[in-house]
Amino acid sequence: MTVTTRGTLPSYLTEGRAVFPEGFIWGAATASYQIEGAVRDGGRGPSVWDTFSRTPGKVASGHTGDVACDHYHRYAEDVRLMAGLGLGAYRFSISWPRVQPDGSGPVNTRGLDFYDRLVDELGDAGITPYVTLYHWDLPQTLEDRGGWTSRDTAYRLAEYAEVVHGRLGDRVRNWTTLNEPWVQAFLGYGSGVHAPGRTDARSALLASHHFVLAHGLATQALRAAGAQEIMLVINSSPVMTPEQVQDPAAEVSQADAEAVHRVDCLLNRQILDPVLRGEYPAEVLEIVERHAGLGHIHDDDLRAINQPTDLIGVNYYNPCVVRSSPGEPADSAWPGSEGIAFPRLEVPKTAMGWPIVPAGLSRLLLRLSQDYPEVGLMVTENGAAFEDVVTEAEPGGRVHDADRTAYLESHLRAAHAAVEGGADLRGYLVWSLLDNFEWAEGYHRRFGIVHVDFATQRRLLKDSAMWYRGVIEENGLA
Ligand code: GCO
Repeated sequence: MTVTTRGTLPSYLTEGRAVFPEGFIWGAATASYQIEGAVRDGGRGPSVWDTFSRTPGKVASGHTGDVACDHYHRYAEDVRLMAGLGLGAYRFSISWPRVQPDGSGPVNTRGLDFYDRLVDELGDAGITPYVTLYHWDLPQTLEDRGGWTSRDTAYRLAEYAEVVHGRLGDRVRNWTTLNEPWVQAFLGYGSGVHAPGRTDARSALLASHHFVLAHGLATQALRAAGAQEIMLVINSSPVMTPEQVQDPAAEVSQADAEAVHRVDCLLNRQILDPVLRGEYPAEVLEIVERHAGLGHIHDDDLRAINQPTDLIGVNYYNPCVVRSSPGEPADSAWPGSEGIAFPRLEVPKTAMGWPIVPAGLSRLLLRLSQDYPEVGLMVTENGAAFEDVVTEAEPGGRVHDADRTAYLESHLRAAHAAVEGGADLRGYLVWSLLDNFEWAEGYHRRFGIVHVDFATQRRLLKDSAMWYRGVIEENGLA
């Protein structure tokens, strides 16, 4: 079924030229556990996602990443696909348990060999690698020692960063320390929807601090090793009331304004302020102290965390919608959100049930560039799952994913509007290159611009991929 989103959008999100500044980076993103498969090959150790996906009831239909897109064996074919689309950049993540099966100590050179071959293949194709060191697949051994609730894990990430840089640093310029620390901390340790599946507010808050500490320590290690560009990728969303989604200038009651402010502190500033300003908002400290005490925040931590960071990578899918709701208990993913509801919006949604609000991306990029002017921005993920249908009757098969193309087009226009408004946006990476293992949803949700038949591993460009090739050629919507 095609969801028509266009009728509900203002015209600047649906029509007119939107050409980006010269040198704008166009690419696509993936993550190791979601595409590689080969979980027992080449000396790889188990990760928390192997354990979690094997635990009954955690992932839809009991799906696992055991085979996924078999990218570990098919990477050369996948790089050829990227080259065919004209991608200038490819963001992928390194599987920590391939490189250090136990998360520390001995290095598995066969694991590094895989990424070495991938980076060379990209180089030959003229595609710039954007390496994410950590996209959620923590070595299980480290989880057994406390995972991200343990301060030691932050030091282990820095050590691992240095190992990977030692092998790839001659060819890789851009290094992302972490992908979406908020999601890992609060869905992994708070609501338990993601691995390792713990459900405890205190653990989630400890994890959140240890993530930003890990970013700071890994940044120091990477800089010392000569890394040129450091990025932190976050799941940043503008926090808004339902009325503000309809009309950005809508009046907001004092109670709703307080709800917006508190959730913005939890989602965005809990991560960005320590990293970019060297401090936590007072509202965050008050919530942390109430649930976890402050003993885990050591005296010099904020100095260690506040390292020069070149780019913030923004993964944007939808806004975070809140309103004041006296008496509401805190959501398990949001310790400190007592008295706040997260209402569903009456707007078109993707197959994930996520509301489609492209204007939220403009608002977010402009806000980040105003509040944190010293850092460059990159959209490191944006995309949508829809119910794709392969039309085999057409030669070679086709996927007419008009709703995905409409989603991407409206968000590109929103990104362009932010550039026009002064946001320092350097590039845009589609999530995702390939249909893949969508975490707790398994293979039921398809985000790719390339369709993957998981039974045969056939790759098929969807219409959105061909549309994106044209966008890249024109440097936007011409
Ligand atoms: C993310 C994740 C991706 C998801 C995507 C869709 O960073 O949230 O990087 O792995 O697949 O966001 O949920």
